[in-house]
Amino acid sequence: MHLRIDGDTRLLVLTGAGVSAESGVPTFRDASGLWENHPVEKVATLEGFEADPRLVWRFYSERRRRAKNVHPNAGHAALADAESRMGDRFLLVTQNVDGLHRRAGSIRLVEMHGSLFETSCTGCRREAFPDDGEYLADPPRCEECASRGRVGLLRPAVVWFGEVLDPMRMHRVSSFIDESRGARLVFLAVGTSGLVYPAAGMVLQARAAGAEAWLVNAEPPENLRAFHHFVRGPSGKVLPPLFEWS
Ligand code: BJW
Repeated sequence: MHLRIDGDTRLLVLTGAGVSAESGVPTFRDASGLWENHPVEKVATLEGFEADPRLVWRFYSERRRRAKNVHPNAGHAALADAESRMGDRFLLVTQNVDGLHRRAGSIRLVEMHGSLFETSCTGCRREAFPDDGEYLADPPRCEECASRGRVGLLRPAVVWFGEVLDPMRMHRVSSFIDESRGARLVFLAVGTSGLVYPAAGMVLQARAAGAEAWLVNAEPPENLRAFHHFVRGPSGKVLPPLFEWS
């Protein structure tokens, strides 16, 4: 099955953990996925972090270490290639925090759940800053807070359950959809279980604007019925020959 792209097509892509699976990054909910050995409420909520920041930093430090040692795969490359052909008619929204899309060359990119390689402060409003440190002993403290005589615990700059997503990032997605009225809009989801909101609802948001909805996934996900076309298989194999350019 081929997804035809012509000069009037606008392509909105949403990726999840499955797109990085062939690079060796574990998914969350598959067998031996991350949530199997790490209770989600302990490592992916603010409450979990406040209860045991050392445990949470160990979890994210280990993921930083692993992510530094993997490489983008053919699926990431196929999406970067599509962007280089389509320019501003293309937007890639990823739930992944591993940085692999950027390393594959994607630029028109929204990292909706943040980045594994950025850190923010729980005590002050400073912007998230680049950080690839691994903190296995004491959780790191904010120097800016310290300079004002306060204690601010640093945290990974990712979006945990119950936290609100950055409105500026989500605005880019809504704007892309709004600007597609009158054109042919295609929504393509890749490697995501369709369980976590608001990402899982994006297909309906795009369809409300008339989008044709495609899905590439190893298994049928929770929100399968929302899609017009389902191509089952590993994204590193399915994506490179998927697009038909006209
Ligand atoms: C392959 C493959 C291969 C394998 N090729 N495919 C509406 C309804 C119900 C609940 C809610 C709602 N709105 C908000 C909520 C609450 C909550 C939520 O969604 N809960 C549900 C679980 C019920 N959402 C939130 O709290 C969000 N915040 C929010 O909405 O704020 C406003 C609000 C707050 C409170 C109440 C109401 C509103 C925030 C969600 C943040 C999610 N954060 C995480 C952690 C990020 C940092 C980190 O990485 O550690 O994001 S959780 C985790 O799940 C991570 C992922 O990005 C996310 C999605 O997972 P993904 O990517 O789908 O991975 P998997 O493992 O689930 O699936 C992989 C898929 O790939 C599988 O299908 C495989 O088959 C496939 N696959 N290999 C292709 N080679």
